[in-house]
Amino acid sequence: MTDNVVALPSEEQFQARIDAEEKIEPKDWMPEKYRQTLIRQISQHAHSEVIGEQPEGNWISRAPTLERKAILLAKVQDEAGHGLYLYSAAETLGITREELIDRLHKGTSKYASIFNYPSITWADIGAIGWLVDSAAIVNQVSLQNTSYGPYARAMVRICKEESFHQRQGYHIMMTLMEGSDEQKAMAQDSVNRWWWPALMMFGPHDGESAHSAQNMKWKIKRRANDDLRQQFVDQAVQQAHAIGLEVPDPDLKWNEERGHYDFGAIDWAEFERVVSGNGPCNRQRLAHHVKAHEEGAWVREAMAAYDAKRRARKANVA
Ligand code: BYC
Repeated sequence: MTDNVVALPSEEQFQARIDAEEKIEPKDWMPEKYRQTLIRQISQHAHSEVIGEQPEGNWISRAPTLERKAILLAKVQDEAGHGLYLYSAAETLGITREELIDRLHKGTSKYASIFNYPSITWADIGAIGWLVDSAAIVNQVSLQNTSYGPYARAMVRICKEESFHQRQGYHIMMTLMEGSDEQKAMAQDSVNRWWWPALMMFGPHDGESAHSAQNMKWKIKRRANDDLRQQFVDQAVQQAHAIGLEVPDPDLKWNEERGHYDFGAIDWAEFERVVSGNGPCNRQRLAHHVKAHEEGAWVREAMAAYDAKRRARKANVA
């Protein structure tokens, strides 16, 4: 009699599924490194959505009209929702929410560098919506086709909401550019401060990117950092010029041959400083998150107690 041995799936079979554009689902076999890479990227993405509420939340009570306030409030709530979809997607990979938050608080899990800059004027809310959400959409549209099913599906809904966010940001900038000289100057000043950090959102150049080659092979990432950055520049420059804003880059020039804008060098030393925890607001952002998390402990405890009671009642009935 021969034993019934079930062969374990191999990395080659896994890669063949990826190459055939099959989605990988939570209970499917996957290489451990694929799982860990997804946990890293999805949790980083979730943290970015949640930490990103802080620079915008800073202006909810000071929005210039009731309508702007209602719109901003809805946007910030959307970002919280995006965080929830993404934490849920990460949890399907076998990690708990507590562990994910703990990594954020210990600084072992990153979030987007852009949210370590301060929002000091109302125009910054326009610039965040227009530039930051545009950059996010350019990246996230490609992630709708990422190989991990729960992440891809979360991206579809997130992209729809981000499109509304982008428009509200651009509308704020348009309105300011139709206003007084002071309002125009405020809009231009915010573009001057947010432009370069927005370009950094796409990560290091392809040759310097630690994870890109493997992530492209596994189709976690569908387009390279530089390719996405170029698409963002091409569309944002035209949007800026359409409403009379200048892009703060003396090297920016349309390249007829390439059919794209050439642009100046990114300050990678600044990027390194910010992602390693030394940007203008890193400490403030994390401290605020830790405080909110501690203050919310009673909600988590109450929910856990309610859940335990509900399960006990169900068990007794059975
Ligand atoms: N900031 O090898 P690379 C939003 C890190 S929120 C910080 O290219 P990868 C919104 C990178 O993690 C949208 N760190 O990595 C919310 C890696 O470090 P580790 C946020 C960055 O993963 C509220 C190292 O540098 N979007 O829209 O292949 C209000 C080497 O990089 C950054 C996402 O999270 C950065 N900018 O590619 C308004 C999209 N860039 O982990 C709006 C999902 C790089 O080895 N994420 N690093 O320590 C991705 O698509 C990719 O993770 C990245 C980086 C393109 C960001």
